Amino acid sequence: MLNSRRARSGLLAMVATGAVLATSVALSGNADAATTLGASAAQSGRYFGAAIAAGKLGDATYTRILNTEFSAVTPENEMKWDATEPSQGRFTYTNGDRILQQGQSMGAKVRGHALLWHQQQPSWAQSLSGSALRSAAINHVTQVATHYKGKIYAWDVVNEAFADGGSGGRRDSNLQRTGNDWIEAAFRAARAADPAAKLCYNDYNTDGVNAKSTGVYNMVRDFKSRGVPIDCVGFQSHLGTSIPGDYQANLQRFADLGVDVQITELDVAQGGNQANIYASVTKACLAVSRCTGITVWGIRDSDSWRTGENPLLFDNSGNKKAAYTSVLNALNAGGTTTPTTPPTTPPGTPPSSTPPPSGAGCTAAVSLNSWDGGYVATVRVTAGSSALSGWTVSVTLPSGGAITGAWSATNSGTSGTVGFRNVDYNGNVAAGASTEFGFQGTGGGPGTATCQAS
Ligand code: G2I
Repeated sequence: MLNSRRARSGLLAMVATGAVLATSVALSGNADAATTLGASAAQSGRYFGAAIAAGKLGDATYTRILNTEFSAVTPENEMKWDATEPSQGRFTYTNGDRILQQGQSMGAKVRGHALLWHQQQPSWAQSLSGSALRSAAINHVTQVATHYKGKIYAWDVVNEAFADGGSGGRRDSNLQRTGNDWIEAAFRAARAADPAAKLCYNDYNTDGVNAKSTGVYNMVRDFKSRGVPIDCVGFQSHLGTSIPGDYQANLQRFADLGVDVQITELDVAQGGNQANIYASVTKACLAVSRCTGITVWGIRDSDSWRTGENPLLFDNSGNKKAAYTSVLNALNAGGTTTPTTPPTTPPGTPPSSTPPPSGAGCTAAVSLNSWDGGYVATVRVTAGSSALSGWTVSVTLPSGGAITGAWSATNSGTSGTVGFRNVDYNGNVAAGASTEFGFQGTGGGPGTATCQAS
């Protein structure tokens, strides 16, 4: 269970393994460099936000930093279920509205957090189950999203619904026990209530490619294929003393599904690598065109939920830390520009072969998103004139290249010629229909792929 801060921090430290991606780059003599986080992020069309607390808005140091540095705000607790509906059907928006007004007064984006979550439920909801809980939850989504209609940039519609560990499945909760479709029901209700807000799924320990993030990935892909309204995925990024080596690749594979990605609750344990890890996260977001912004989970170390870990960009007195400078420098070094309207087709190189095949069997088309030293590949498998009951795709990597992870397929080998076999849920493909899997790797990616029915 993750109810205690200590348990959570220990888990984060265990899960956050891998290499630091890059070190910070010092800028010198750049007369055009912007001097605040918000302005620097705006140069590439992104926001830089902070989670804020209504109870701290009377603190002069706090609000000075907030007003100067940030271009987005997230209520740390004020829009959660226990805060907005303390007894069933009685809604209280006083503190949530204070956060909204603070954001509006700054001309900032406001991220809504969070409509449904297994934690911070009011006690009356904790004691409900079944259809009574389902209707109460959907009513909650509808009421709160309606109250804030037109004012929220993005809502965390559902928070932390996936289990930790290797299952890749949902977390048990009272909401989950109302039926597996509770998440899509929440997204549909949120869209109906506030069509202008981007609707996000938000979670932690999904910051690299792992079983949990792949579970979320498969849900998002399923939602996109069935028209369930989802626009973005939030990666909380509560990091320990390292960052997953495939952090950027993980953001990219979600972006390739046609959703925005956002870093939603960034904080990093203070240690030798803090400034470098902050820079790596910033650079990863800047390298992914659909990464629209970064939010840190608090302003000063003393404002953090991670007591004693000093995980933020400003010290207890409000002074800028080395981590602040490394983020600012990374933002000023630039990145790809975020599109203001989502592209109609996912970014990437065009498929290397054109399905469907004329006869039986199958074809595989590779789409690569590459950067210096690595790539994410999406492979579309298309059945020919006969249905498939299983398939194998083979690619040949350039020398020195290696596969570091795959999703929706199982690979044999990691270098040279690598085979990918379907997993149990995507082996059956109707005649002329398609399915997708993906992988990421270091070095150069494959140009073509061949498919065999099995
Ligand atoms: O746990 C860290 C974050 C993980 N992702 C979702 C976020 O919503 C979550 O934020 C934290 C807040 O930073 C804490 O401030 O969520 C905690 C609740 O799970 C918040 O802590 C709560 C305390 O548990 C309550 O005792 C306290 O009344 O903050 C409340 C308001 O200060």
